[in-house]
Amino acid sequence: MPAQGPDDDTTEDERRTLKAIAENIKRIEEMLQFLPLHGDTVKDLRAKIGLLRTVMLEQRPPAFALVGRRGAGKSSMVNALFGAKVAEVGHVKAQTGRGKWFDHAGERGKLSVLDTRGIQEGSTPSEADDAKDAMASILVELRKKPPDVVVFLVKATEVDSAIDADLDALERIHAEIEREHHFRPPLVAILTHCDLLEPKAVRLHAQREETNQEDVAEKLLHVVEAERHLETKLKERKPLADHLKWVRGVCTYLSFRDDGTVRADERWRVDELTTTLFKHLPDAGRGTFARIARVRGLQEELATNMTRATATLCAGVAALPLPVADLIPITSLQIALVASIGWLGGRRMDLKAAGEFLAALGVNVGAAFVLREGARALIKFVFPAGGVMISGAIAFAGTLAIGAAARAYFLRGATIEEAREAYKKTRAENTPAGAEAEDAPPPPAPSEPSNGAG
Ligand SMILES: Nc1nc2c(ncn2[C@@H]2O[C@H](COP(=O)(O)OP(=O)(O)OP(=O)(O)O)[C@@H](O)[C@H]2O)c(=O)[nH]1
Ligand SMILES: [Mg+2]
Repeated sequence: MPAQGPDDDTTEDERRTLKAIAENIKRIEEMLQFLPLHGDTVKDLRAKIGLLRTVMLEQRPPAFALVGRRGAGKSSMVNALFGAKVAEVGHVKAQTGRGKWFDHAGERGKLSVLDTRGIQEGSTPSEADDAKDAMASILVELRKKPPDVVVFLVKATEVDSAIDADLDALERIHAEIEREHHFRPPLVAILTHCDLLEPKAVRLHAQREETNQEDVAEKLLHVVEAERHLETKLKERKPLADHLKWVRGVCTYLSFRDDGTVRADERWRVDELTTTLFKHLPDAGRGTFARIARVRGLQEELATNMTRATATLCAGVAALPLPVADLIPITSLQIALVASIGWLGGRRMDLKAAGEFLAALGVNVGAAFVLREGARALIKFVFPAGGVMISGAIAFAGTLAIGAAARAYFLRGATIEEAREAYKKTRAENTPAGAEAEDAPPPPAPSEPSNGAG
C-alpha cells in the first residue's frame, strides 16, 4: 500500500489515463454540434456526457457531517462504511481532526468527514465552554465546504434521555449550511448501538441463527419504538423535518486487532445505510463511495448507467458524417468505460489493462479495429442511410455487451470465460437482425488481462 497523502495518491499512469479520457470526452462534446439531432436528443446526450465526465473525471471524496454525542458511534460509523479501521474508536485516543474536515483514507479512497464531537456537552461550566469552542470551529469549517449529507447519530439506548441539546446543535448546523451555501443538505438519522437494546443477548447480525425467534421479534420491536421516538422528535423541528430522509436503527460495531484485522463484525443494516447515503450523494461523490463501501448493488447501478451512457454516445459517434467520426474512435470510449468499471471494482484506472481486457473478450482493438472502422466507413460511403443505421446499432449493442462483460469480471469476480459469455449474450440480444455481418468476432485471445495494481 503506497502512503496516501491528502491529495496525492494518483499515479503518473492514472493521471495520463484520466487526461486521455478527458480529451475524449471533450472531443465528443465538440462533435455534438455535428450530430443531425434535435433539441431533446442533444440534451439527453449532454446529460449522458455529464454523467461520464463526473464519474470518470470529477470524483471527489463524499463529504459527511456527523452530528452526535461523545460515544454515539461517529468513528465507528466511518469504520463500518469502510469495513476497515480507518478512524480511532473510543474515548481515550487523541481527537484526530476535531472540529475540522478530515479525510479518512482507506485502500480504495477517502471519505471527507466533519466530526462535530463535543458540541452538545454542557453539564459543567468547563464542558459548556468546550462546547462553545467546538461549535465555533465547526461553524468555521462549514463555511469552507458544505457536507453532501448530514448524519445525526443517537445511541438507541439514550433516545429517551434529553436529546434536545443534540437537536439544537443539529438545527444550528443545518441552518448555518443554508446561510453559507444556500441549500439544506439531506439529513439521515441513525440509532446506533441497537444491539444493546433488550433482550440484550439477541444478536441482530445473526438473527436467523437465534433459537428463540420471539426474543428476536421483541428486540426488533424495541428498535422500531426507538425509531418512532427519534422520528417524532425530529419532525417537531420544522426546519429539519423537510430534509429528513431516513430514520433507522443500526449496529456499526466492528472490533479490530492491533494489526488492523477484524476480530468481530456485528454490523447490522450497514448495507441499508450505505445505500441510503449513496442515494443522497451527488454523482461526483458516488463513484468513490461505491468503491469504498463495496456494496455490489451500488457499483452495478453506477456501472450500468455509465454503460448505457457510453453506448448511446458510441451509437451517436457511429452515426456522425465522415470524416468527423474518425476523430473519435469508438474503441477509446469503450476502453474508458472498461477502465472506469474496473476502478469502481477497486482497480486502478488503467487504459492498457482495459484494452487487454477487451482483447481477451475477443473485441478487436488496435490494428484490426482500424480495418473494421474502415469497413464501417465503406458501408456508409456506399449505402449512406442504411449504413449509418447499421453502424449505430452495432456500436450500441457492442458497447452494452462490453459493459456487461466488465461488470461481470470486475464487480462480480467472474472468470474471463464467463465475461466473454456475458459479452456474446448481451451483444446477440441487442443486435438487430441483419446487422451482424459487419462485426464478426475474431478468434478469442487466450490470455488473461492484467488486473492492474491495487
Ligand atoms: N455495542 C455497540 N458498541 C458500539 C456501537 N458503535 C460503537 N460502539 C462502541 O461505542 C464506543 C464509542 O464509539 P465511537 O465510534 O468511538 O463513538 P464516537 O461518536 O466517535 O465518540 P467520540 O469520538 O468520543 O465523540 C466504542 O467503544 C465503540 O466500539 C454499536 O453499534 N454497538
Ligand atoms: Mg470518534
